[in-house]
Amino acid sequence: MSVCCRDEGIRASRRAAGPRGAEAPLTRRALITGITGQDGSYLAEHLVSQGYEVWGLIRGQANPRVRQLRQLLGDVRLVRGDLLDQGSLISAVERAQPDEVYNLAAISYVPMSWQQAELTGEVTGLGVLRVLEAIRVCSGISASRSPARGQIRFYQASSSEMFGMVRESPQTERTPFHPRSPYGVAKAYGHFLTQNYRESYGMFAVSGILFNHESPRRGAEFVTRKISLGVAKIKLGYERQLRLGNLSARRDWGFAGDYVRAMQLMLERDEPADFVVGTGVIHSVEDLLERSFKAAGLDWRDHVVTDAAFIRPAEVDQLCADPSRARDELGWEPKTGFEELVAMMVEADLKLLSSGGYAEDSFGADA
Ligand code: NAP
Ligand code: G4F
Repeated sequence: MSVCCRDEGIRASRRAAGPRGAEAPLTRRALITGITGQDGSYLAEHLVSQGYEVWGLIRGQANPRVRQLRQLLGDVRLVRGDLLDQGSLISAVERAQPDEVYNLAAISYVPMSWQQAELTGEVTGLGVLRVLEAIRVCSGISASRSPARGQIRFYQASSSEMFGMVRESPQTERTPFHPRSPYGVAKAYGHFLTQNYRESYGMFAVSGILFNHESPRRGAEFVTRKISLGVAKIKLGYERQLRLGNLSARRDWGFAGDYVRAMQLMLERDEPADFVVGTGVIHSVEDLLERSFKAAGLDWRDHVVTDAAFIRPAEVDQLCADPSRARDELGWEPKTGFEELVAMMVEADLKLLSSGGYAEDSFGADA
């Protein structure tokens, strides 16, 4: 393709003076796909606090989350685009002229990936290809033309779901993948493709293999938030029961606000590399229930009902990170422990519901 959307003159001079160059730094510019999601909102806040100019990719003609995003972060610039639409991604990169692209957009809810497997493959898998292609085309990179100094750096949101039926525990950057859902398979595709663009074209393209991370902004469909909302509804007398699936599944749960720091650190490095990001501490859904109900002075055994409707066709029984490489090479460590995270989420949902907020508000009481 001969499209070259980059204004090489402006970019080259901005780059030369950028934070990785020798002269005084100008503002670094980041484009975030998935900015209306949990991680997108925390990453945007973090990058703004680091002095970045942040651009966010927004899909749909009247995305209801945009208003909330604007309330949370007034100075983020928005550009329209969709991971299903190659042309829109090229236009977005051309318009934002980013130094860094964070690809967080995905269909991220695992059960939905069985219901809409093809769409999940398109968005969560092929969407990565389209973002990488937008960067490659806009940068004028080809098999015979390597990236120039100051190239666009790319972060891919890979997932511990790729480990699936784990071959060893804890999981490291070298643990083989055995995904258990169409979502996990799509993420593995995006992960290998990111590696491949690094190896084929010399692009600074990396993946963070992130373990489950949660917050008061977590979607209401995920188990941590479903439980914190359930606790709040029961405590406030709106409901009596909470229906859940597999209570023995175990996860390495951390705080999303901590994990977005690792994303940015990965793009700061001299050499591109992939990193596992997690706490190294594992809890069962039952532990999560115990702790969440206790935070509101309740006993989960009085309220939780197991429901086969929430059992998955194939389960990931346990996930536990070995984050040694992130600690040693990025200097990254989580600051928020499991108990603090659970208390934060229950407290936020009690506040949200008692002040008349909607449970499905994307950014919860945190915003
Ligand atoms: P999330 O809250 O579900 O956010 C997903 C984002 O993707 C939303 O902003 C959504 O935008 C956007 N999106 C969906 N389809 C799109 C499309 N066709 N084009 C453009 N944007 C689209 O997810 P999250 O928890 O923040 O996770 C961020 C990323 O990390 C995801 O890729 C997820 O798979 C991955 N990940 C998450 C975790 C975790 O524990 N949170 C762990 C490992 C990896 P709309 O507002 O338009 O729907
Ligand atoms: O909260 P979950 O839906 O998260 P899951 O499937 O681990 O996926 C999340 O983390 C991944 C990283 O490992 C991300 F890549 C992915 O995008 C997403 O953010 O479920 C956690 C566990 C599962 O074992 C599930 O079977 O909780 C179990 N569970 C039990 N009852 C339930 C329920 N999960 C949900 N969502 N709803 C239930 O009623």
